[in-house]
Amino acid sequence: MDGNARERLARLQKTHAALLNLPNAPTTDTNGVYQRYAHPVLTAAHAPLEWRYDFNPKTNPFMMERMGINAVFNAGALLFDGRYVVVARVEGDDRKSFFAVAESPNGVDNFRFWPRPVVLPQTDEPDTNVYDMRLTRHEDGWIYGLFCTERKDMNQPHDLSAAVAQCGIARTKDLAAWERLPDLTTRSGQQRNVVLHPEFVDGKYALYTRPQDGFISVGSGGGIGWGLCDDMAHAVIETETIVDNKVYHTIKEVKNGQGPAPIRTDRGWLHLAHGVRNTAAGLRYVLYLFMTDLKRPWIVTHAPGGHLIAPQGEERVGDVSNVVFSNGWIEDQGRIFIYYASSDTRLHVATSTVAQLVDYCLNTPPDPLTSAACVAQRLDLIAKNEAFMAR
Ligand code: M1P
Repeated sequence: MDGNARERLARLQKTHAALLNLPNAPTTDTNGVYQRYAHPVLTAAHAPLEWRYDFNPKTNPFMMERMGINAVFNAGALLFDGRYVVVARVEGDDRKSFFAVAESPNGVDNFRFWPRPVVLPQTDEPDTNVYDMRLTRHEDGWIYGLFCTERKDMNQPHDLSAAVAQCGIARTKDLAAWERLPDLTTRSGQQRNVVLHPEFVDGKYALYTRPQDGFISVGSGGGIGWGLCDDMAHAVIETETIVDNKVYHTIKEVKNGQGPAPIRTDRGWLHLAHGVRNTAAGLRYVLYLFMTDLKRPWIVTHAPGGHLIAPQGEERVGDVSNVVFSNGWIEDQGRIFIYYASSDTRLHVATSTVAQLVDYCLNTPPDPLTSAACVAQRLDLIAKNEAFMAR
């Protein structure tokens, strides 16, 4: 059996290396706004074999996978020492998520996990589950990772799915050693999708929040909120105001949430967010863009109607189907790499440029909220095209 185990390990290593070295290529189609790629950039199969297998044939004679990885998805992202780095949500077969750093030389393929997952220090109240880290390189010199920490709701001891989501905070200089700070305090019952703005505003740290009453349902809360705090080492937001609300019969009717930290452009802050609506088949998550004022990032200046990215083809299917979600993007000399996950299962990249995404925001009409008004918008476009072609 010893020989068989060694042979099987050799085969596993070969297959794994082939996957990691697989070149990625743009798909043939593009809508001119962004470019999808043929392959996901990270999947469960990209996780190092050392994390999953006991390599010793004496203790693992069948070379079985001992600790499987179920999914690799929602990743924070950062350009770090010239490399494209993501901090992915890695979920074991045991349903617990943890963070792991992976890097690529070009942002679209050859992603490799660092040898060990992130060791996240605990607060006095240990996390049951952590996920969806947003990375912000703040002008104070730290790289902050804000993430969701989930714990059992002790007020409902008999409901085993009753949980509380809050914003956990950690910071680092090198993505290897992390300092854990106390969780964010707000006046809302629960929080998810909290993101740190990269610059001070009025001398304070500024955060995008997502107040919610329940764990899944935002209830009477919701919308992308905005709040200021004096100190990230004891982050307290006294007042939250809603920047971008949920709206009836739109892509964000049920809830929405800020994606990664916004990107500064000449025309304002560029924001990526997710919007959720309900369907007979369950919740549908799509990504959308909007822009806010450079000096007052809590004021929306441009809100193109509809989604930027919706799940397509195989992206539609996974552990939580019909979902695209993004908490990481990288801007590198005008190019933008959007890291988006599909159906809580795998991570993809789509590329664009600041110029394209700003043009999209400035020139895509807002959602006019009724069918008749949508027809009027299209008639206007058709009339302009007819006039242009008749010249
Ligand atoms: O399952 C879809 C997403 O659901 C949550 O996002 P939100 O709080 O906006 O509903 C998160 O758990 C996210 O990780 C997940 O991808």
